[in-house]
Amino acid sequence: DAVRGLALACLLGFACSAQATTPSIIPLPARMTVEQGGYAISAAAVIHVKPGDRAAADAAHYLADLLVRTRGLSLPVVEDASATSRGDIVIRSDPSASVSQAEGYVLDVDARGLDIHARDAAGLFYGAVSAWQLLTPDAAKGAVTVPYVHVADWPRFAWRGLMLDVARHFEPPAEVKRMLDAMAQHKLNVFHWHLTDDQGWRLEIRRYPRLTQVGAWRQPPGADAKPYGGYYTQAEVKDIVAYAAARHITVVPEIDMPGHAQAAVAAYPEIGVTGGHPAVSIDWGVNPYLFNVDEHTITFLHNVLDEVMALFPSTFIHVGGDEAIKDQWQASAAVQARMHALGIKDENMLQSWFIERMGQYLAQHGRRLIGWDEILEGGVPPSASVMSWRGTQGAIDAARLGHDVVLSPAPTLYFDNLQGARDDEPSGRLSVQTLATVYRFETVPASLSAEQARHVLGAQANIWAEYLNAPWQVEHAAFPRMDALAETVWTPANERHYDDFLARLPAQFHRYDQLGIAYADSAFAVGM
Ligand code: TNX
Repeated sequence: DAVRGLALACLLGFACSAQATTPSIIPLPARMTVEQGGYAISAAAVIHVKPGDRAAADAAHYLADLLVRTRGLSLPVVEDASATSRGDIVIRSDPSASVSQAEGYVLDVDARGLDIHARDAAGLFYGAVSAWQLLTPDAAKGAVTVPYVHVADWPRFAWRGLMLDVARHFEPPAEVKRMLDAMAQHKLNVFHWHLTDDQGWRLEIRRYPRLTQVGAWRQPPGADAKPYGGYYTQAEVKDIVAYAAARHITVVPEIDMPGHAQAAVAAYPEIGVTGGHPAVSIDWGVNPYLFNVDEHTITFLHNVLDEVMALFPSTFIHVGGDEAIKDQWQASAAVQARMHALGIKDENMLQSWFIERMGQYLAQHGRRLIGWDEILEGGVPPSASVMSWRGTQGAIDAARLGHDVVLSPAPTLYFDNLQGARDDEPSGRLSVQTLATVYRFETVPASLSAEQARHVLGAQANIWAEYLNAPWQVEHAAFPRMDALAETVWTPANERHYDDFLARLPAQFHRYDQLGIAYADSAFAVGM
């Protein structure tokens, strides 16, 4: 509680020069021991990398850039052959690093300086991020003394994700990049991009231009109202995917089907079920428009997936599957005849058949399908992995059947839910999901055996955007809960302590201030 008191004092703006005992690395490393003493990094310090060690140079430049932006320190990256001898900061690839886990690294600080080494490029990158946090313990600028510390670190889960809904409200490319940069600083590595929904289709598909010409724009009511919308050109997508890759983030695109299809049907009514010509939806909630199940529509969607696969190197491609109420399939004589011909008994099984047609297509191209847990309802499509949002049951069921799963249960990991109960909290979903709630989320459901738990790839938070109509609101929703999420998916479960986490947060807030991240302090108003 002394630690919590310190954190509170800092949060409330009192002087808090006393250092918390644990250096402020978030997420907390798997192993960290602090020793007496510290190494002074002056404004003239240097980051050393070996010539030809490309991964080390990339990590070094990311570190240097962060230090300029947050500490006003401008450290040159120097290639020198003797970079294995110490001095200031050394970053180096080392195939025999003592941490052998993927994405892991070792960071030692002693009288010789900071030494970061790792077996893979992601590990070097994450070592650099941790070094940045050690070098920014407070709001001061310039020279800084780093405590002697030995860090051996690796992630608990391979899927450490964030989903952003850009269909309900559009986020320009620059804002998407800001979010990717922040994700990298939290060692999150999967950006799930919800690109299509009833209210907007946001991805340029060259073969079907009306998807964005028509589907990216909705017409709000009112005589003077301008169409609302926006979309990403393929050039913009490539740029964003590269920006993410440079930060060791995989972009998993989502093309939502068979439901949440109204914007697509507005653009191409023939891929709908009724033949009707709806407008792009202006209402939130569950809309009835479904994709058809005839071969024309299946081929259309395969063609869309061709362009999606060309743009996104991700192994996993998300095909949605959520909230597809089956009324239109039920009411259509053609769909019923198709079901009969295929020997399919009900509409849930038809959905599984539909999803499996996509899963097989993706598999033929070396990719894997993932979808929301409703895809289990008609029998789990053999090729599918499952993202569980209606609680955790979908993940439990799928893991027991041997399918890989990702946890993102509502409301706990729904960052569009309010994070505080204060009067000035901006709009969001009504139940409050505090920082503490997110922090205490346990990714592996207790009812899974160790064998079944191996199918748990990780977890992600979802930012749905019905109520988040400006980038600052998305930021407000994301921070600081992203810190809690990061620790939930990275740090070993038995090392996670909320009070210790709170003590490391004030330094993080200084970093946010320097980076211009508009975090919510209302997260502390309840739930402590
Ligand atoms: C359900 S969660 C949805 C989204 C909404 C969200 C919040 C999920 C897979 N589908 O379409 O945005 O609730 O309202």
